[in-house]
Amino acid sequence: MNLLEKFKLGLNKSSSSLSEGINNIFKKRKVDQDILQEFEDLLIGSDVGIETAQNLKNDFEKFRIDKKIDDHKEILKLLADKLSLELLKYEKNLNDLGNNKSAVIVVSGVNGVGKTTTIGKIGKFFKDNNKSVVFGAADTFRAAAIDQLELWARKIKVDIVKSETGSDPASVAFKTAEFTKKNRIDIALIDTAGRLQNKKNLMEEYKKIINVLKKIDNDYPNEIILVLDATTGQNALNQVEEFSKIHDLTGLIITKLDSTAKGGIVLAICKKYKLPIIAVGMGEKEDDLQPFKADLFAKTLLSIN
Ligand SMILES: Nc1nc2c(ncn2[C@@H]2O[C@H](COP(=O)(O)OP(=O)(O)O)[C@@H](O)[C@H]2O)c(=O)[nH]1
Ligand SMILES: [Mg+2]
Repeated sequence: MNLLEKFKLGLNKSSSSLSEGINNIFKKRKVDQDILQEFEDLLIGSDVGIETAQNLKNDFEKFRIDKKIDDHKEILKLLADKLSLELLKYEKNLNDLGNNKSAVIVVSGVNGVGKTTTIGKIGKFFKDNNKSVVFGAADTFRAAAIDQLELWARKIKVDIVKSETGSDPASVAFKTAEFTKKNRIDIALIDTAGRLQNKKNLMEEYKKIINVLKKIDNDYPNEIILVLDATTGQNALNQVEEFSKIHDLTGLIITKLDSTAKGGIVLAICKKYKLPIIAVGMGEKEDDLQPFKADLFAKTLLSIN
């Protein structure tokens, strides 16, 4: 199975109830206002956002009435084309993360969204592409967090820079960047804690990490990625808001699209924050990270084969 097939399979799982829903509504009878309302409700339920859901419904009507297209499948296809065009500018190639020499990437996000797992997967991706990788265990808050990253490092055979539990995350970030420069490592991925219990502390912690990295190279960090869990729905939007206040984000990774029918959140996030999507998480395993493909995403969301 190639990457695109895997993407589609994962996303199909994610949007299966949405596509099923779409198929079911249009199977019922000839399209009327009630059916279109059901279509809109279904889209709202998938977290695309109310405005987008309304736009899609209105576009559906335009194609049906103005262009006199009868076949709902044909209309859905036109909607998917339009959506895909809108989303195209948010595609970001995972490969580009390693474009800078000795790139340092900070991976941020609240607890449990999948930061550590995603770092493991990105590491695997670059390792497979013959790049050297180092992990920085700057989530020093819990011992288990360091162990988890170490397990990934061992699994995919990459270096890890770590310190004791409770030590200063910024100092681990600093050491990771130092190690990266000194050993001419291609790409460093720094794991962070992302506790939201104390917002002020969290912000200070991230700011400190970023400041110490700049002491090693003013271009550091080359990327600050925010990881979002698609299953949290609208809450993901608040997280983008909060983390953007700390530092300009360079891209997003959206995880757990394999276990939610709310894949529409991707659309809501793109439209509102205009941030590129670097990849999407489609499972817990090392190869379950897929590039974000606008056309496939739009088609799958609207149940086009
Ligand atoms: N189904 C699914 N689970 C995921 C995905 N990414 C991460 N997880 C799981 O989510 C949980 C939290 O992940 P973790 O990487 O520890 O999150 P962190 O606290 O942000 O570092 C773990 O059980 C992961 O296996 C994904 O794309 N799909
Ligand atoms: Mg973690």
